[in-house]
Parts: sequence; C-alpha cells; structure tokens
Amino acid sequence: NTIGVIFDLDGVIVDTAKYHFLAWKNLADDLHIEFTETHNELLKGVSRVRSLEILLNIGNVTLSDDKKQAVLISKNEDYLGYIKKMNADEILPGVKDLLNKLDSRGIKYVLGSASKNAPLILKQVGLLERFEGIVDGNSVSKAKPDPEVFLIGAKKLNLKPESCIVFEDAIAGIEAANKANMISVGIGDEDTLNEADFNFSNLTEIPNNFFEELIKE
Ligand code: B16
Ligand code: MG
Repeated sequence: NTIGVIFDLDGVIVDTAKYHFLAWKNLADDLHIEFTETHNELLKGVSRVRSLEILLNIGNVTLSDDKKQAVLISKNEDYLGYIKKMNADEILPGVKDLLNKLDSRGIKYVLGSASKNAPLILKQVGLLERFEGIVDGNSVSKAKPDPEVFLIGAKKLNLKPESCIVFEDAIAGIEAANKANMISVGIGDEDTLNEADFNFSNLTEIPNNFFEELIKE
C-alpha cells in the first residue's frame, strides 16, 4: 500500500510565473504585441515553444523559424536573470511543512515540471537534494496535457500510476494527471481546476490525514 507524490514546480513549489511574465513581456514589447497578466495565465504549465506560439498568436505576428529560435534564447536568458536572484524565501507557503510530513512518513516524491530550468530553480531555493528524482522539460518529448512527464515520474518512484498523487496548478497538468490515471490535486482556483480529484487553494490547506485517508482507499 505504498503511495508517492509528484509535484509540479511553477505555481506549486514556487511562483516563477511572475518572472516568465516579465521576460515574455519584454519580448512582446520588442515585437509590439500587447501582452497582459491575463494573457500570461494562458502560458502556465505550457512548454516554452508553445508559449511563444500563443504569444505570437495574440499579436497576430509571424516569425521565421530562425527568428523564433533566436527570441526563445533571448527570452530564456532574460528569465534566467531573474531566476539567478531567487532564494529560499520564494518557496510557497506550506511547501516545506508538506515535504517534512512526507519525509517523516517515508512517502517519496519527485518533480514533474514542464520547465527546462527546473533543476536550477530547485537549486536556487535549496530544495534540489530533497527530491527522489526530477522529471523536467528536458526529459519529455510530449508536453502536458500529455501524461508522459508524470508517467516517467511514476517510474522514478517505482510505483504504479494509480499510486501516485499529483499536485498541479494548471489545467493542462490536471488533465495530464487524469490521463495518467493518477490522483490529481488542484492547487489554486477550484473553478478553473474543476477536473481535479481534490482541490485546495494552497498547500497549507492539505489536511493532516490526507495521505493516510488515500492509503486506506
Ligand atoms: P521553461 P511547470 C512551466 O512550469 C511554466 O508554468 C510555464 O509557464 C513555462 O512555459 C514552462 O514551465 C517551461 O519553462 O521556459 O523554464 O523551460 O508549471 O510545469 O513547473
Ligand atoms: Mg505549474
């Protein structure tokens, strides 16, 4: 009766969406595309390449493949400038308590993120060593809502998908977890994440007996 946990990164462990926004906004300004925080919501949980497609669509702009490659590199360099200033103060509320609880119960956890920068971000906030494994944007060929990222996570945990609990803040991530046949937990707005098996506004709200109850089932 073993269970394991798979954590999304952006929106669950840390809020890197604000830095993605600043970097995409910079690019949007260069391309004379109007890009707002509301637009930024569309990019959450979505891969870097797909994010650029969405941005170009918003502005009705077309770029050559070479130009696309170039702007993807400069957007990421810009983004990394913010990431390199991150520290442990940016870990979202409830994360450390939850990881401590899992540690004390011997429940293993891995990361399942779309970000190619995930290991660097975890290192910046001092959490890299705590995870049993990292599955990030470098290890997958198909982005969320494809379940690949979480299925690789289950392999790293040595568990069947049904025994994995996924914490996610994005619709695409909940969809991926459901497709993988895992238990999906939506972190954030309940109406947005209505396809999740469980919903909490943030990690401080997870009840003390949450994992025990799941093990019983
Ligand atoms: P990168 P997650 C996702 O992280 C972000 O939510 C999404 O906005 C971003 O485009 C994606 O990572 C790729 O990030 O440019 O660093 O490779 O929520 O899956 O942890
Ligand atoms: Mg996320």
